[in-house]
Parts: sequence; structure tokens; C-alpha cells
Amino acid sequence: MGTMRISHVVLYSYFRSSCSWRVRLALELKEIEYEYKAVHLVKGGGQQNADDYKVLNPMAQVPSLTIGDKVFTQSIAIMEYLEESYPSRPLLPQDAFQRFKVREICEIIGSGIQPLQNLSVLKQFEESKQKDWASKWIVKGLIALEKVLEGTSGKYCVGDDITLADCCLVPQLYNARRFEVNVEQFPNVARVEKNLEILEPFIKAHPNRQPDCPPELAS
Ligand code: GSH
Repeated sequence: MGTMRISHVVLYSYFRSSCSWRVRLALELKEIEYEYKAVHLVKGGGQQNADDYKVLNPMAQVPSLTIGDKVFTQSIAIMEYLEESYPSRPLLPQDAFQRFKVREICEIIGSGIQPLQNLSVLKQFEESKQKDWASKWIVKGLIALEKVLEGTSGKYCVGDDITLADCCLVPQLYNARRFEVNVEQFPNVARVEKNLEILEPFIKAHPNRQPDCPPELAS
């Protein structure tokens, strides 16, 4: 009989990074304890660009996760790893087609929306153009998501169980509002968000509850 060794889990995160938030949600939902290390994306040109941080994350982005001496980057791949390694609180459905639907939603957000409105992309534009650019891609993606959710959603994105799709959706909607997109024009999207945001893991993972949230935003 051996004793199970629980490795120390560390999340490198920025309070309002949507990709960090996805992983915070998966960790909370799976009740995995972790240490939070803040990486400030703006201060001093961005701590993500520091040489010692890029050893962890060669893309110079958050999140990064370490479990013991293993290093993980890319939020959706990280969530998939957590799903495989901590299967007791599943975030993927049993049925293969439903699982596909979850991954389709993750992909719309993770490839079709977020990268186009990320900080390093926005910096390529003058400040006056940034909002129009970001909101254009967010609206395009949310139109698609609304169509998908019409077919898949129950209480949550896919049926009545929380999945990785929900971990991607909620942070993306916070970004949508930052760029002044009216989320309420997408009724299924807005309804699912309302069902999720009241749940304890979603409250705990919210940017306003993170240690690096500026006091004026903290709740
Ligand atoms: N595909 C990556 C993932 O899912 O982890 C994207 C990560 C990403 O874009 N992170 C953003 C970031 O670190 C915050 S959400 N941006 C910093 C920068 O662009 O300099």
C-alpha cells in the first residue's frame, strides 16, 4: 500500500486574462487546491515577457500551470489534462457527439474569438481602432455560439452538466462587455451565463476575487 503523493499545483495567472480564468474554473470545479502566482500583463511592459517567465511559457502568455515539476501551457490543453488526470468530477460528457459539441464550442472561443482580441494583437492598432476590431470578432463568434447553443444547451452550454465549454464561455463574455458588446442580444448565451455565474466555483474564479485584482474592482 503506497500513500498518494499530491503534487503542489501553481497557476500563473492574470486576474482578467480569460485564458487564465478558464483554468481557474477547471481547478475550482475539480476542487484542486492551487497556489496563485500573479503575472502582470501590463506593468513594466508585461511580466509575461520576462526571460525567466518565458522558460515556463515560451509564447510569453498566461496561463501556465505547474504540477510538481511538470509544466503546462495552453489553457484548453491544460483543462483536457486536468480532465484526464482528475476524472472524478467530469467536465466532458460521456457521449462522443456531446463531447464533440463541447470541443466545438471551446474551439470557436479559443481559436475563433480570443486570439483576435488578445492584448498583443490589439497593440498592433491605434487605441481608437482597438474596440471596433475586438468587438467585430467577438460579435461574429457570439452569433455562431448562439446558433450552436440553440441546439446543445440545457441549463449550461451542452445539456445540464457543466463542461469545459462553460469554462470558456463565461470569461469570453466578460471580455465581450469590456469591448461594449451587448451580450443580451444572444438569448441562449445570456441564459447559460446567468445559470453559471451564481455557482460557487464560478464566483471564486471571477477576476474580482483574485489576489491581483486592483482594490477598486475587487469584490
Ligand atoms: N492559446 C493560449 C491559451 O489558451 O493559453 C492563449 C493565451 C493568451 O492569449 N493569453 C493572454 C496573454 O497572456 C491573456 S488571456 N496575453 C499577453 C500578451 O498578449 O502579451
